[in-house]
Amino acid sequence: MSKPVIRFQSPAHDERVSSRIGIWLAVAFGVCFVTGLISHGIQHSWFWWPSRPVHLYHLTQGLHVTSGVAAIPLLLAKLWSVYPKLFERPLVRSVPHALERGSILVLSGAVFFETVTGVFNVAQNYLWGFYFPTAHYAVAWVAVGSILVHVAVKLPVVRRGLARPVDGSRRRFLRTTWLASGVAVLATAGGTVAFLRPVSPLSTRSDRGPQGVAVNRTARAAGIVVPEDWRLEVWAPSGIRRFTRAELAALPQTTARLPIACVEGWSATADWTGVPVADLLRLVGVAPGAAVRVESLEPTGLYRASTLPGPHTADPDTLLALRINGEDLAPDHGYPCRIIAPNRPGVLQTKWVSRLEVR
Ligand SMILES: Nc1nc2c(c(=O)[nH]1)N[C@H]1C(S)=C(S)[C@@H](COP(=O)(O)O)O[C@H]1N2
Ligand SMILES: [Mo]
Repeated sequence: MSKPVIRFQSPAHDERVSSRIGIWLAVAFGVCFVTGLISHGIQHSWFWWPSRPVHLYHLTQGLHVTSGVAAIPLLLAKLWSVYPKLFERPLVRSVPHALERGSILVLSGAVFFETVTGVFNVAQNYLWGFYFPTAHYAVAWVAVGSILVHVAVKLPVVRRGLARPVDGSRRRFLRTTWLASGVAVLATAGGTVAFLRPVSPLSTRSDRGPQGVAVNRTARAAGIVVPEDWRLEVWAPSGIRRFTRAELAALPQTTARLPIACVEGWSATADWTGVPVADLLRLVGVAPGAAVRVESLEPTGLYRASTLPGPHTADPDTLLALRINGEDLAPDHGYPCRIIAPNRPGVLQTKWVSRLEVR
């Protein structure tokens, strides 16, 4: 009985093509993994993170989302290039061969999961609640591990593929792939770089919202009720001090131009005005540089509180902000007051603050 012969005719099914795309995929995944680790680490206080440069986190998180999106066309082109291997027979040649095949299965699944959950998170606010960060973080390790195995196994093929030049139709396939990836980058980069916004259809959220700044969680969604007798409480070893909003507004004010850089990739820079946290600490006899727990009026919710580490409480531009772009904060931006600190993930810029506790 004669076996049916499957022919794969595209010149893109070639190690010269797949190894070149593979290099760029490795770069995109590498950037995405490292910047993701940075973001996760800051949110879990794993390491010392400075308050300057002001836009550093804005940049690393922008790179995280942009490199993840850039990988999608590369991934599709890579799959197209190598998929005929799925039809190679025998399915399993040896134990190492079986392990290698298995690692590709794990790799594909993990990378698919990361890109899909990442893109959904950029597009749809908190679709997964707490589950998203945990799962996205855990699967990232699976992806990186299987990529390392894959690269190690394929190194001889990659070297051979790169050593051989690409001709006409293969070069066109590669150029189309780079172009598609470039378009994906442009479509997303406006979330990080404001002047690219007009050509960035995926970054429309950045300036849509009250006072020209996007809102992830509105005051209504967070169930915020500001009591008539609201006071900011500052808890220090010396005791508790309370300030009305008028008293806060009567203290010396600082204005700082700082970004909100959301983990989801959108960002918006504004002029914030308020009282430096360092000044409030001095008023209760605490030296700036102490860690401060920030509590909000939000009754429940994953982002209702945060902790400002030492480098941030010492920074004169870390504000208990009362105003944005010259206006009182809208309820959705955290009225009566919010934290805005340089070089921090947006998720830690706590709104509707009720209490600062010196640790
Ligand atoms: N209390 C509280 N503060 C919060 C949040 C929240 O859900 N509750 N969301 C955070 C997130 S994820 C971001 S990106 C910023 C957004 O601030 P904005 O809505 O003023 O743009 O607020 C942060 N502060
Ligand atoms: Mo956010």
